[in-house]
Amino acid sequence: MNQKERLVFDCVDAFTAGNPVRLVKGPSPCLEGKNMGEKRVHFLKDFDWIRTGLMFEPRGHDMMSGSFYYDPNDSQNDVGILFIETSGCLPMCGHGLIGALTILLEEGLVHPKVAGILRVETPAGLVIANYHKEGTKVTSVRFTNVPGFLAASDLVIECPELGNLSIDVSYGGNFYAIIDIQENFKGIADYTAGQLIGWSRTIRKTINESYSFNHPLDEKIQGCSHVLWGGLPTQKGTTASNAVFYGDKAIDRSPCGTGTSARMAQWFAKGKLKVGDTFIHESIIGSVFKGRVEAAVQVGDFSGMIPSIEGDARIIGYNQLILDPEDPYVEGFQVI
Ligand code: PYC
Repeated sequence: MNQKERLVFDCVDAFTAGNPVRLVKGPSPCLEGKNMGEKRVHFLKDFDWIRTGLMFEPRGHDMMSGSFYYDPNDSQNDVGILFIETSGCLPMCGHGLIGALTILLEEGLVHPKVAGILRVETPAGLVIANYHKEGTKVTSVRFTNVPGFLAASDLVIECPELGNLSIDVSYGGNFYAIIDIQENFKGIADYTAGQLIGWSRTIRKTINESYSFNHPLDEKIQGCSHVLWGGLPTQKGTTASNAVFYGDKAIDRSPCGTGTSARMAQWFAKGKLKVGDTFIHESIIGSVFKGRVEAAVQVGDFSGMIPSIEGDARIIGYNQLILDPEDPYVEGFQVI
């Protein structure tokens, strides 16, 4: 970091379906690039210490997730979002988007060109969000995500304690290793979060060492960053449950927007979902996102689909966070 003076960041804290969202109102680093993908690369090069300072302990925690917002690059759009997470700067984050848009709308920080719709530039591409408002509160946000596709199927990876697992890798804004219920894995209800975290770290490392995952249309998006463990539905009307591992120690408390998109793309590729079908996904704490298959689409050589995801978020606090170069933990830390 080459910062000499202390910075005070004005933040709004919220959660989406249980998972944290911290929107930074400012100061926002000045980023170069003609789209949010290029701005993300610039942020990672010069300003990543801001991400770690605001997301890691002592100001954040293992699950912390947030964003900066920017004027759109294309004046047709409403806003640009840069996701900052314990896991890095994700190309796309579903729970983060629902939370950030809820905050921007409720706090009057963005003024939609068309009421009820926000056109959002993300590092993964353009995402269109439809929202409902009752009085001052945003009651739901449904975003139509970037296209998803099944990148690989039936990869066999050895997992400590469980043995060999058959794993699919699917894209829904990030690449997900998906472990469905199978002989050596009984479903998330049978294991602790700690067990899933430990196994996920090994699986992610092994799968990235053994295979490569590259977005066919964007060379900046590569590598399997997340692990999604499947489970049976536990509530009336839901399709499935899941637990997503991200960063080094986190299990998503929300059903995971990009994870749900990736899982829908996997089911779509296997003929288990078709255009128009819904997919109601439960999280490890029982919160729910409502997914829908909007359209079939080609993504490079992959037959993919366009998912949409609906959820809601709640503001829980206003926060001023200091990053002082004299603070020994200005860049934050993680205990792994
Ligand atoms: O909702 O897309 C998501 C997400 C990614 C990591 C944590 N949540």
